[in-house]
Amino acid sequence: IPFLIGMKNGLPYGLFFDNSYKSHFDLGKENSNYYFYSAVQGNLDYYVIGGKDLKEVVSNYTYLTGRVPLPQKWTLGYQQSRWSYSVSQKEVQQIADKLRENDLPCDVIHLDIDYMDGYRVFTWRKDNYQDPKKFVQKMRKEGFRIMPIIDPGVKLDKNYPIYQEGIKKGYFVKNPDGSVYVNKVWPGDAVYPDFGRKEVRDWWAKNVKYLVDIGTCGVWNDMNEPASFNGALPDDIAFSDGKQRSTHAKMHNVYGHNMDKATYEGLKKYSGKRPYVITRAAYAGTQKYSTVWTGDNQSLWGHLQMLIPQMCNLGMSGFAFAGTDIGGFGADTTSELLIRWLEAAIFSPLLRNHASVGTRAQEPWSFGQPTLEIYRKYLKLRYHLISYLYDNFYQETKTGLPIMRPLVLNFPKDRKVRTLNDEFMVGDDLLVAPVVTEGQTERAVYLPKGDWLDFWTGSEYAGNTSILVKAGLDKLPLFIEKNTILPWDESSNHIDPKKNDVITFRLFGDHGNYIHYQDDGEDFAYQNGQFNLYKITISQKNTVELTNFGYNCPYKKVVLLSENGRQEFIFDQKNKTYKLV
Ligand code: MIG
Repeated sequence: IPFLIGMKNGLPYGLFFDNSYKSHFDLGKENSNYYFYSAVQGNLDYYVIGGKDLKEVVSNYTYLTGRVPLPQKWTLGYQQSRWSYSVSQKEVQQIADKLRENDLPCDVIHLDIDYMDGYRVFTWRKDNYQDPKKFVQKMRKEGFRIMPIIDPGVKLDKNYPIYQEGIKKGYFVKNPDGSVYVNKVWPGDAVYPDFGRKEVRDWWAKNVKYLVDIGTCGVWNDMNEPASFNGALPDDIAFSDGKQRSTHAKMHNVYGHNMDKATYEGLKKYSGKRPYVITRAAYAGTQKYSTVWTGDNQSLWGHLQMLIPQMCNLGMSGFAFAGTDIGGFGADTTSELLIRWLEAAIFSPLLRNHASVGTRAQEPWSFGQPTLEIYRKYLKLRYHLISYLYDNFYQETKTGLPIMRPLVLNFPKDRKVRTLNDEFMVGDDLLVAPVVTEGQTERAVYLPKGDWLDFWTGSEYAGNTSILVKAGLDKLPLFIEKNTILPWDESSNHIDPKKNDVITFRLFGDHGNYIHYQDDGEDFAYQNGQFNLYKITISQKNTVELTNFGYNCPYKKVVLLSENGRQEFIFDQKNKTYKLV
C-alpha cells in the first residue's frame, strides 16, 4: 500500500503514490534532508493528503481510496483453521465437536486447499465428503460457518469445465506471442485469469455462486500476488488493465485487488449478504472488498512482536479489518507463545488461529491445561465485546478510522507515543499492552493523559506516566479510560444477531456517554434505514438518558451495570421510549 504518513513541524501529512509498478521508497536513508520515491514505469500520480491532525489525514486518505464496509457481525467471532482439516468432513466435524466440548466460542471453521478435487477451484472432493451442501448445513446448525479457500490458478485440465470455458473465451493471461501463459501452482500446470477485465471478473463472480449455493460463508483468497512455483511471472506477460492491453509488470500489484473485487461482487450478487472475503494480496483500496491477513508468519516471538505495528499500520492505511495467523503459521508454536499471541490479537478484527501442514497442533486444547482455560477466558472476553467492535466498525464507515490504533492516532500531541509500538488502543476507550516477550511476567505500560482503570482490578491510575504491571501468563494488561460506557454482550458460543431482545451496557467510572449501533448484522437493509442508533448519557448525578433514533425493532430491554448495581429499562411501544423499571 504505497501510502505513508509523515510529520513536518509537528503537523501530519499523507503521501499516496498511486503507481502499481515496482516502486522504491527512500525515507531519509540516502540523505536525512529528503525522502524520495520512484517507480520503474507508469505515471507520477501522487496525492498529498492534508488534515489538521492524524485522524483527519487517515479520514481523508480513506475518503479517497475507500472504507471498509460494515461487515456481517459474526465475522468478528473466533475462527479456527489449519492446513488441512479440510481433507475430510470427518476431520472438520471432529474440530467442531472439540470446540463445543471445550466450551470455546467459535463462529467459523476454514477449509484450506484439500477440500477441492485435485486443487481445481470451484470443485469439492467426493471421496471424503458425502454431500458438501448437507455438510455445510449441518455445521450451520451447530453454530459454525464454513469458509473455503480459493486460489487464482486454474488447473490446466482439458476435462475441467472452468478451464475449458476460460480457454474458449480467452479469459487467461497470455505470452507475448498470444499463447496462454502456463506456470505451476497447487494443481500442477495452471493458468491465470486476467482479472483486470470486467468480463473476467464477472465470470469469476459467477463461479463464486457455486460456493454460495453450497452455503459457505465467504471466500478466502490465497496465492493472489499472483504466486507461482515455477519462477516469477515475467514482466511482459500480457495482462489487461480494463479494456487496455497491459503487462504483468503493471498489473502484478493489483492482481489480488481485482480478484477480491470479483469475489466481493459474486458474493454480494448471489448471497445478498455483506461479502466476507479474506485476501493475502491487496493494494490501496482493496479494503472496500476484502479483509486481509498478514500471510505466512512463523511461530516466533519476533513475529508476534510485529503484530502490533503491522495491525496499526494496516489500520492507518485503510485496512481496519485485518488479522494475523494466531500462534504462528510456520514452525512449531509453544503453549506460552500461543497464549501470548491470542492475548495480543484478541482485539484484531480478524481473529483466526491458523497453522501450516507439518507443524505441531495449535488448537486451543493442544497443550492441555492451563492453556485451554486461558484460551477460553480470552475468547469469552472477545465475545463480550463483539458489539463494541461492531460499533467501532459503524464509526469506521463514517470516519475511516481503524479499530486497532497506535496511541499516536488518539494522542497526537503526546511526544512519548510517537514511536511507541508495543501498546495499542481499541477505538477511543481501551488501551492494550500485551506481553510479547518470552518468559516475561511484568511490563511497563505507558498511560497517556487522562484517568485510567485497570480492567481486571478496577484500580485507578492517573495518566501521563508509565506504570509497572504484573502480567502472569493469564493476564493481558488492559486499561479503560475512566468514564466510559461499553456494550457488554451475553456470552455465547457463536454470534446470532437475530437474538436482539436485550443488551447490556457497563459503566466504568461515574458518568459517560456512548453511541450504540444495531441492525440485522448480515444484509444491506441498513442502507435503507433498517437500523437503530442509541445514545446513552449517564450524568454525574446518575440520571440516565437513553435515546433511540430510528424505530426498527429496538431492544425490548436495556440493562445498565454500574457501581450502583443493575438498572433495567423496558421499551414502551406506545411512547417509543425506554422506561426505568
Ligand atoms: O503455498 O493453502 O498463506 O495460509 O494455508 C502455500 C495452503 C499456500 C499459503 C497461505 C496459507 C495456506 C497455504 N497457502
